Amino acid sequence: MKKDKNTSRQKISHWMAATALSLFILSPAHAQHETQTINDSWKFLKGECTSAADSAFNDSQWADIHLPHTWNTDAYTEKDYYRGTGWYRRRITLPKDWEGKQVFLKLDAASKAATLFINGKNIGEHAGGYTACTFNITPFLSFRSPNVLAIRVDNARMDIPPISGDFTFFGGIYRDMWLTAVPDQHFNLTNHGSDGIFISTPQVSEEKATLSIRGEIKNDAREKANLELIHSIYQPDGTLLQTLKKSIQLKPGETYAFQNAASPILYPRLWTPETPALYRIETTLRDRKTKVVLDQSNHHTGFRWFHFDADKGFFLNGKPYKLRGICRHQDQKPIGVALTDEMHRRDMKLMKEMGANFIRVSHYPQDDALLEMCDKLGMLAWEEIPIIDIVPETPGYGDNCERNLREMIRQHYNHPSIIAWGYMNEILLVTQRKYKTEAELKPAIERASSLAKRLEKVLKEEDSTRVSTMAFHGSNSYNETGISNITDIVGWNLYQGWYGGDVTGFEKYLAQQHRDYPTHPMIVSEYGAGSDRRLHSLTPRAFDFSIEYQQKYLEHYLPVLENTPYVCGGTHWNFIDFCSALRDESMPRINNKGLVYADRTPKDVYYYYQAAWRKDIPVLHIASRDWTHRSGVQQGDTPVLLPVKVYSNLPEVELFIDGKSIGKQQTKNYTATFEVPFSNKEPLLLAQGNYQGTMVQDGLRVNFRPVPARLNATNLKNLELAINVGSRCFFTSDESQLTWLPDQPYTPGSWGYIGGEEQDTKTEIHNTADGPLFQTLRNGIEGYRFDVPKGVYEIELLFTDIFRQNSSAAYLLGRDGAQENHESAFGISVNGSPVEESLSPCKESGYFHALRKKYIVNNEADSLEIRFQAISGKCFLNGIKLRNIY
Ligand code: GCB
Ligand code: CA
Repeated sequence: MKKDKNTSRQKISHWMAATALSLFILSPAHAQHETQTINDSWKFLKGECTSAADSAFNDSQWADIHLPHTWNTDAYTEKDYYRGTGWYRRRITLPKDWEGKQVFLKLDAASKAATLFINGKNIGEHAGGYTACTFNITPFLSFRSPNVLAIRVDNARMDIPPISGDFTFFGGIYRDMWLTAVPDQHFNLTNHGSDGIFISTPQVSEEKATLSIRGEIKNDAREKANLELIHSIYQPDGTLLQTLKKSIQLKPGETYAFQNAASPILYPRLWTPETPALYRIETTLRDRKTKVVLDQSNHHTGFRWFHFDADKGFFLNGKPYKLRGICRHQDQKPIGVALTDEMHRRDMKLMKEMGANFIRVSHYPQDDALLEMCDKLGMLAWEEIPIIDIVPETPGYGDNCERNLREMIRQHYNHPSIIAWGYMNEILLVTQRKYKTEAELKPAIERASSLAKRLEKVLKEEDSTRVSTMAFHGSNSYNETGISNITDIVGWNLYQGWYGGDVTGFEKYLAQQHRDYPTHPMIVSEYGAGSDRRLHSLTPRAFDFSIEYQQKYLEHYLPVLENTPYVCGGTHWNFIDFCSALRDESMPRINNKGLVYADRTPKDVYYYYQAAWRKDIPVLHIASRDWTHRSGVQQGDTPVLLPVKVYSNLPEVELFIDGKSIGKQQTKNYTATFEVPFSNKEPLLLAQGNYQGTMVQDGLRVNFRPVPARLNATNLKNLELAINVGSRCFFTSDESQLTWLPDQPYTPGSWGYIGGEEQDTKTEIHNTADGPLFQTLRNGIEGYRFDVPKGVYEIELLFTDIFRQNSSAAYLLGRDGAQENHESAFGISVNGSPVEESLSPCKESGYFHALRKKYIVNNEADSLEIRFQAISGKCFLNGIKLRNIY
């Protein structure tokens, strides 16, 4: 069972029960709340199989699986990942002593919808892939023979959110499944997937806090019950603070609602991200006469208060407090969303270590393990339901949204970490793209707006102690339509300098919003830029996916967030490189805006945040773990100057290469960048600085492969001269570790392109793992020339025809890949001898498919010149590689 979850109940061990028995000499009904997972021994079938609901159905041919499970690991390779039905079956033999008890089945998450059958009978359905549901299955159970549980799961439903969005809607039962047995008198365990106990802290100050506990008790017996309800409040150090006791009499079948207030707690220890002091509330239901425990629940609570101010930002416990946050998706390549609890906890620890104090649990409710860690580690949280891009007309959609919202709030209500509930993300984005005319657009906006108003009402009804929020894309339409007035605070997802414009557009946008809508407290609910470890640039540009551009972008955004008082904070998009099956770009199926890779290895830029946010530890990090394979063009024997960046919170940093100092630098914006002379094959970089009187160091060995600017018989010997034509990025292949250099124009005595212009695509390239190399090209290229001595050479040319109209996915804010259709064909010659009469890369390998051609040529001159002659369309070249054979 899951231990230590603050929503889980205590299992009373056997000896405890035995002691109780001997002490009180009870009735034979065993008095305890027992709960355990049923994650093992499942049978699974991907596909529809209606007869699988029957208990007699033979599932021996099905796959053996255990939970958590998803059927969508295909989403890492297929854009069109499986959306449909999957069936799960399992036999359950119940312990003898559960007979006469109430038995509950809880599904922590099945995406998107689950229909459950026990022994052939339909026991109910749950619509919503990110919240839990609980069923009382007692009437359907047998204690004489194994019970057959069959669950039909469906991730194709379009009446359940999400129906649109930049992430994969993984299908399956991907969180835990539980069985719980309680006596006839118990708390309301079927309250929207929660355990039916709700704790709030209506008033908190430094001097005094109040605490209220609310819930329901059920008597499922045919006799009346005399009970005792006891609340024990424990201090953060574990000592008992106070006990509340109530006597209750319940009629047969009665449900009783209680709301009890603790006596005020004086000088409470306040909960903050820095001091996450948790009080424990143990709520116990006992038989009044025998004192036997019937049901018990344990929750943590924390005392804190907060408010959002449109001018001054966020306040925690009365003090200004910047929300330093990240957004987090829940998958991990290659396993999808079927993560263990410890994987969720690892993510929380990584975020905390980075110095974050806030998380946007996006775009949907996540595992209880995550929220438990928010409470314990100290991370404020915004959690939301996945209503994204557009509100459809589909019948039932609004009802499902409303139920999912209630479920999220009730299931995670008790977490002191939660300060905001959200229910919509960029709801006008696809709406505006889909409906072009005013006549079509109006009702669609009206739908979004009225659903928002409905949900806002539900949210406040469920929980008036948190703020409501929505996240908008960077368009003023949310203000113009009045949608921005619905919630307490607004979130802006801003990508200036990524999907379009310049990074300075970011602060301009914020300033304008603040000026025009001065009463809206705001959070930057998203900002981010993609990055790919294989791509590096000395002149980074938006959308080149270089590590350097992501760094540059974030180094601009973070100081704005930190230094703009009216911005309550920001949540970086996204903590991880996550799965978005529809996405192409440099890493198809992956949105690579993460601060950590899919396997959670931190990117260098993680340490930029750590340097900015952690004051309590020294941070000194040579930001070159992402760029260990370096290359550069070398003039003669002079070392190649390449930048090496250090992220640090120390005032001053010194950098050494192979023991030689490059100098000292004051850090600015937590960075110091050194121009380092590289000549050795495996230089050792060392950074050094002083933190409060102690010397701190970071060392890193990198690889360096110089490429001579001028080629001669000697330096050509073992050289594989590879050039990423049409690009300003170095590209290092994951498969060969070979680095392809940024392109350069031909100059006499050296090598480079002649004519043409850079062009690129974000569309996935098939037939290769080196996509980015083929996504960039020189269009209209006339030639490529190497000034090299006589000899036999291998020339390899890389092509991919990217000139086909392709519709860009709607989520690519503002970018569209509209290009003209034309079929290019060209002739190629080397030193005047034709090697291709008419090469048409799109005919040879298909549009967006990689094509590589090698030619062995005998160079009898002192240069090699490749010439391209257009036959139709334009000539282009995506990459070139030269090797001297002899
Ligand atoms: C957004 C969306 C988010 C996307 C992100 C992106 O605005 O809210 O779901 O993943 O942009 O990376 O484009
Ligand atoms: Ca290229």
